[in-house]
Amino acid sequence: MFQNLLQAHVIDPNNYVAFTFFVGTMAMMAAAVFFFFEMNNVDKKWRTSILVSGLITFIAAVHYYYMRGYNLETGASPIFFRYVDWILTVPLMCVEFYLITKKAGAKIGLLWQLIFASLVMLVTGYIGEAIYGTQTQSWIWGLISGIAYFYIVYLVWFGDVAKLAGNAGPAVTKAVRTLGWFVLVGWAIYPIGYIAGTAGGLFGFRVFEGLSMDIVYNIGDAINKIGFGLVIYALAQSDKTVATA
Ligand SMILES: *C/C=C(C)/C=C/C=C(C)/C=C/C1=C(C)CCCC1(C)C
Repeated sequence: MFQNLLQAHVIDPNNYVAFTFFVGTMAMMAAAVFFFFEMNNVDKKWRTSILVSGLITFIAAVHYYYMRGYNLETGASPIFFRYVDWILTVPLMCVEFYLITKKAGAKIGLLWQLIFASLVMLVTGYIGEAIYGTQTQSWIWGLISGIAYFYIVYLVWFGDVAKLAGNAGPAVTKAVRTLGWFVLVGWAIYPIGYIAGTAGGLFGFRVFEGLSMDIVYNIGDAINKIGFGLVIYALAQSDKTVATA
């Protein structure tokens, strides 16, 4: 019995799911430390944005640590804690868009629109995975989630986020464009995981049969959470007011 308990904590070299949870934990931890320390190396006006990048990766690090253990011990997908993580971190990414565009006059209503759309996207995704994951109907929930997702893409590319960024100077315009690519391409990784992991897949078809949902999500998280933070860090570095000593 104890032998089994011990073995549960050993990552088999062929267990890529557990391995990506392990690497994910480490990467999120390292990124959080980086952002927290670099807060003092940027202009005051960017400090809160860098702090939020640190919080996003820190929250993810804690969840990844837990999900790694959960997956090793049960062999199952940690659906619930995956969504707890997303429900905390995705709205914080919406806060990042708001903080960046606030300098160009963004109103709090824009933040609520982004947060509301992200909650619809995640709650319907959770229902699709946790309740209908083994049934064909999961595509309906994935579709509703996808509509909310495209609304976020719209806001960032053509809506208020894009318009305000255009008024906030070239550095902000460039950063919002790059973050827009993360939302359009980087976030599109997640529906692939959903299609791979639920029986309904893509309108009832399982086009990514055999692909591990958790590996897809873990890759997506590493790109999006760390990459997103680095874009904001680069913006803060490029937008330093020269100190007059
Ligand atoms: C750090 C975590 C992030 C950026 C998570 C983002 C998650 C999504 C963009 C999820 C989207 C989904 C769809 C668009 C349809 C299928 C269900 C979801 C929830 C996987």
